[in-house]
Order: sequence, then C-alpha cells, then structure tokens
Amino acid sequence: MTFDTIIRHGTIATASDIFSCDIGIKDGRIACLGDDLAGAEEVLDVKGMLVLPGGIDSHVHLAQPSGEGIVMADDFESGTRSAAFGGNTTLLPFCLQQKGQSLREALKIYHAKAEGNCYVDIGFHLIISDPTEQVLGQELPALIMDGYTSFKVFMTYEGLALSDREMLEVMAVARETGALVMVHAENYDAIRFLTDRLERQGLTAPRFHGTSRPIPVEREATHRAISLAELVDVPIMIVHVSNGEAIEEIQRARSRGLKVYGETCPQYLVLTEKDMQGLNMEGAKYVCSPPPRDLESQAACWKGIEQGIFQVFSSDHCPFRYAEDGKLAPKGRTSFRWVPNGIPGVETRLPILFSEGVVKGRIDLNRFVALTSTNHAKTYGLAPRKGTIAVGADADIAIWDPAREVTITQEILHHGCDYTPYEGIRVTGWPVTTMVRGELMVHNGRLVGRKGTGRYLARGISPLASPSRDAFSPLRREAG
Ligand code: DUC
Ligand code: ZN
Ligand code: ZN
Repeated sequence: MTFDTIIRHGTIATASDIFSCDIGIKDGRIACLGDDLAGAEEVLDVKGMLVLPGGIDSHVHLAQPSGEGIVMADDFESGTRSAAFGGNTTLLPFCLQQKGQSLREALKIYHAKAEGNCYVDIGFHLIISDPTEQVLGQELPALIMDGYTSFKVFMTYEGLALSDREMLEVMAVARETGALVMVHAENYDAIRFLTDRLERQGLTAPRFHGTSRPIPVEREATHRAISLAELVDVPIMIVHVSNGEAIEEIQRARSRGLKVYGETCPQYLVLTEKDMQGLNMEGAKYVCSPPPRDLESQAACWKGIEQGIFQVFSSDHCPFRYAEDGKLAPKGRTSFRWVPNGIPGVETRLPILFSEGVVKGRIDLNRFVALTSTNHAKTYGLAPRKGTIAVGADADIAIWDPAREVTITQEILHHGCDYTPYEGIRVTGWPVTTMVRGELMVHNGRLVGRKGTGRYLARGISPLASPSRDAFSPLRREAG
C-alpha cells in the first residue's frame, strides 16, 4: 500500500491557506497532498468537514503539586485524553521545580508521570522557582540543550515568586542559550497588601480574589517584566494576559522594537468577574490568576486577538475539583487567599475560539489555526514538524464539523474535573476526529486510540527567541 491512511474530500486550512485535496499519510507523517489519492488501508471520507492541524496547547498544568491536601484534577492520562477530544494533538505542560529541588529531579518525576500515559504528544516547559547558582550555571543551560527550550517564571505566589534580580539572572541564561522565557506578570507585594486589607475587613469570599488582583497589579508587573527583559535584551512571552492595559504595555514595547510576545486564554474572552460572585463557594469555580475581568477587558482581549497582538491562544488548563481536595479545601473556605488558582479548559479552548471567533466573524480560519496551533509550534521549537498540514509534517490532524451545534456541559467533557466554568455556553463547530501522528485517537466523538501513543517531544530553539538588538546588548558589551 502506498499510504496507511487517506483523508479524502476535506477542506484543509493552515495558518496561510485554505484548499481542498486528499491527504496521504504514511508512517505517521503526511506523505502526499493531492487529488484522487488511492492505495491505503484506511480511507476517511470527510466531505463537508474542515481538516485542520491538530491543536497545540502550550499552556497546560497536569499532575502539578498544588499544596497540602490539594490534588490537581487531571493527570497525564485524563488530561491528554480530554485534550484529544478537544481537537488537540500536542500539549506543553509545565514541570514545576520545588524549592530545593534540582531541575533534573523535577523532570524525572514528571517524565515518570507521563510515560506510557499520554494520548497526545507532550513536551515540558520548566517552572524555575529556585534559581540557584547550580541551576543557572549548570542545569538550566544543559537542559535547554536537551530540548527543554522554554521556562516560566512567576512574579507572584509564595514559594514561586522571583525577585527582580532573580528574574534578570534567569533571563540572562535565556539570552545566552536561546530559550524562551514565559512570565506570569502580577505584583506579589501589591497582592499581599490588598489581600491582607480585604481579610482584615472580613472580605474573604471567592469574589474578592478579583479585588485583590486588580488590573494595575498585572499592568505594573507586565511593564516591569518587559523592562527587565529589555535590560537583558531577551525576548519574553507574557502569558495569560487578561486586559487592555497589559496589552498596551506589550504594544508599546513592540513599537520600540522589542520582541515581546503575548498569550491570552478563553477565560478572558467569555468569563467575567461576575462569575466569581456565585453564592457560597460557587465563585471558587472561576478563581484563576489573573482573574476574569469586565466586558471592556474582554473586548480588549478580542481586539488583541483580531489585531495580532497575541501570538498564541492557550487554555491555561489548571483543574481543581469542586471538592475538598480542590476548590472546597477547608482553608479556602476561610479566605479566597487559599482557594487553589486555576480552571479547566483543555477540551473547550478550540470550540470556544472557533465559535466565538471564526463563526461570529471576528477572525478568519487562518488566524484561528495560527493562534491555536501553528504559532505554538513556531514559538516553542516544534515547527515545521508540528502545527501545519504539509508534506513531511507529522500527521497531527483535527477534523471539524463546522456546523455542529453543541452546548458545553460537564456531562460531555472528558477531563478529570467535576465541573466546567464554561457550562451552558453554546458553540457552533466541534472537533469530531483527532489523529495523532497518523493514528486515530478520537473518531466521530469516540475514543479509539491507545493510551501511550502520545510521545515526549524534545524541542528545538525557536528563532522567535533570538535577541532583537544583538549589537546593543549591555551583556554583549560587557563580555566584549
Ligand atoms: N498561573 C497559571 O499559569 N496557571 C494557573 C494559576 C496561575 O497563577
Ligand atoms: Zn501563571
Ligand atoms: Zn498556567
């Protein structure tokens, strides 16, 4: 047989083109794009369907230690299965370094959790919480060479927040190695100050989570992160951007020629702070950071999507059950301060953007593909193997019924969480079949693939992470 599988009569969309042809798949890769292909064991006739590159979700938390008594609702098995049902073929979860832990120790644990359990391909970003001399001088550069080519730093959270000096040290390693730094931009001291005041006034319900992290908290940290990156002359990705003022900081930096990238997420397009106002602890279901804001912020994020301010649209899937080991942890009932931050969304990310973005005419299909797949591959060192439909690329494919109307409910989802913050949202367009490196994983809404099909991906250095002002780098001048 010439091919293992032929996908016939589909309308194919990439980040740049829309065309109709057959796809011939051999040994997990796209071997041929052409008309009237023949000679395959399996033929999928997908007339009337859209054939898109599988989604790449570059911001996902799975099986991440989250504090005493708190358990993340998805491990690698349930999280990657849910992702496959949502039209994704690659995830980039985080590997969290605990204080005092070496990065290699942390990675060993995460690899053991993932090994043999994944339904889609995965790679790891590192979270640097303890930038010791050993980490900065030895481990991190070596691991970047090994294919862990991006890492996240936090400007807030007990046990995670880095000082400005530490941020600079970490960024300098990225500058030298070509890794991409992802930044969680919120001002830790401002949050602690506001949280203490709210608690003193007895304002401890989940909705005050939003009050404790208003827009200036995010705007200031975004500005500071950009300034620090400018000093070191290193590109950065500001993750989970929630509002227009943070977007303005990114735009201003870019207009000065800096390589500052942006990511936003579904919660900033379709949720608001009002969702955190639910009675009793219901609001905890929407507690994430930065928090969902108001309609004006939603509009600003849409504008950022439409105008290309954001390179990537990710889920920030960070699921906790509405139960004692999650959102209803005993301590969380005493104050929003202790409610675990994060919401599920790996399965709903793509349908929400497709429906609210493409179907409603805010973005075209090419931009949808770029924001949900191609740009993730380019940004995080997976291109050209991932993120597109082209001869030689992995046959990571999502087949969409663009007309299917679905109401998102907990019942139809496959994650390990016991609720969805997107309950009741009606969408048009749904991924019905997902293929990972040529293997059918979900077919017509049913799981048909095997656990363990998903592989670990060592990633390359992204050209997008190369410095913008090589000759003017203060570090370069010092060294020279
Ligand atoms: N940051 C994330 O990236 N995810 C969940 C919680 C948070 O603060
Ligand atoms: Zn974050
Ligand atoms: Zn996150």
